Amino acid sequence: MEPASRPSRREFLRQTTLAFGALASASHLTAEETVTLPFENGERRLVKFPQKRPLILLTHRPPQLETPFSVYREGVLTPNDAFFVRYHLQNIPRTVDVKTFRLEVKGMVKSPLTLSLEELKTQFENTEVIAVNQCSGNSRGFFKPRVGGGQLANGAMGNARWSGVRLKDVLNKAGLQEGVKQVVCNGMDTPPLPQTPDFIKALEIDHALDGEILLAWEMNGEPLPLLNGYPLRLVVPGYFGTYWVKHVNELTVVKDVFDGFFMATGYRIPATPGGCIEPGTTPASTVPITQFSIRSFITSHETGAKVEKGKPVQLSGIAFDAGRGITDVTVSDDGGKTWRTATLGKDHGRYSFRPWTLDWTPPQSGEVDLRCRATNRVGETQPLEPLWNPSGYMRNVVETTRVQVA
Ligand SMILES: Nc1nc2c(c(=O)[nH]1)N[C@H]1C(S)=C(S)[C@@H](COP(=O)(O)O)O[C@H]1N2
Ligand SMILES: [Mo]
Repeated sequence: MEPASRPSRREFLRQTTLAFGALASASHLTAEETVTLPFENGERRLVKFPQKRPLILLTHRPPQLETPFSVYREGVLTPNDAFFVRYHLQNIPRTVDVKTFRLEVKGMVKSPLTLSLEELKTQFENTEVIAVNQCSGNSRGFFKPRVGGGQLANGAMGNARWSGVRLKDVLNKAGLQEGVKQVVCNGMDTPPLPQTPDFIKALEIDHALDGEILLAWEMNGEPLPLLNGYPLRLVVPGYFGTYWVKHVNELTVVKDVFDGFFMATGYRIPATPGGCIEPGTTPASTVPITQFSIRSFITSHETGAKVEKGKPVQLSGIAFDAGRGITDVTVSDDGGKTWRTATLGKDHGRYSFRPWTLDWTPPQSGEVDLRCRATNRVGETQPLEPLWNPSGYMRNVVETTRVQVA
């Protein structure tokens, strides 16, 4: 399949700076290595890319890979080799020489900086955070009516321990001029054609200085995988993945609102509470997408799983929000009529997946609808009916897992 993509894949594999081991290519895969996501046209191949286990292929060029949902059962941190991958532009870095890599800090600063990775690591306080990275379009494939864009199931999210330095410290070292408004962030990937917009994102200056955002070089104790932004990326806890610029090498402080395509046109939501509108309609006005809505998932069981009537099992799962803090997860085994409170597991910080468990004995045979619903410290909870917007962003309805009781 896709013979046109082969030369570039081979080039990709020739990557030298990172030592890749033996790599399979899509052409070695057999027909069995496919999955069917639970919506129309959900057939997908599992394909192995460098530093990754076989993941659900959305597109080859650029690589867009979804995490198989069973991975979230492996633990509260998403392994690097299973972490989803999202790119917009075809020219992604195939090799990065960390010796020559530099981060430039420029624009409306008092003293522009050019920093090597070594200088970043040694000149600023090192810190870490466990935080969820989730694509705005995670779960887009479930939207009804359907919307354009990558038809993703629930695997465009991951939780990792990110290590790096605070963006705030780097900006303060450069020194901000009076009246600056945003920090414009660009990475090493480039558009294939001059008329294609570059992937560039802007952070509000107060946000950039709040001490939460990191310039990270490590993920779960290892250098970032190339496809997740090696050697340096932004980590913007509680905010959708679109702000988490990979291979970041240019920070430009500006006095105006940056109006590049991925701020002014892409990644916008209706300017309504919850960013939703009547299904099938067009928003009157839009604003840039910002923070996560609250979500939860059952991870111990997936739709189609078989359990035995009268035999106790443990249900488990995850919940997360934009950082207010999960206070409560409830579970229903009767399609939402009655709810029981689950036990929250270890708190890995307010930006992490929060694990939960609940002992459950399947009461009757046949198909059973299991649901879970999270609430946070400020009382936000998940809607029982899905919200809709034309880009397929921010899905956070109470999800249903249908298990078979025998
Ligand atoms: N340089 C660069 N950074 C990027 C993107 C991109 O296309 N180029 N996509 C963004 C989007 S939309 C998402 S959801 C996250 C995904 O991060 P991941 O690929 O590490 O999972 O990367 C963000 N950072
Ligand atoms: Mo995204």
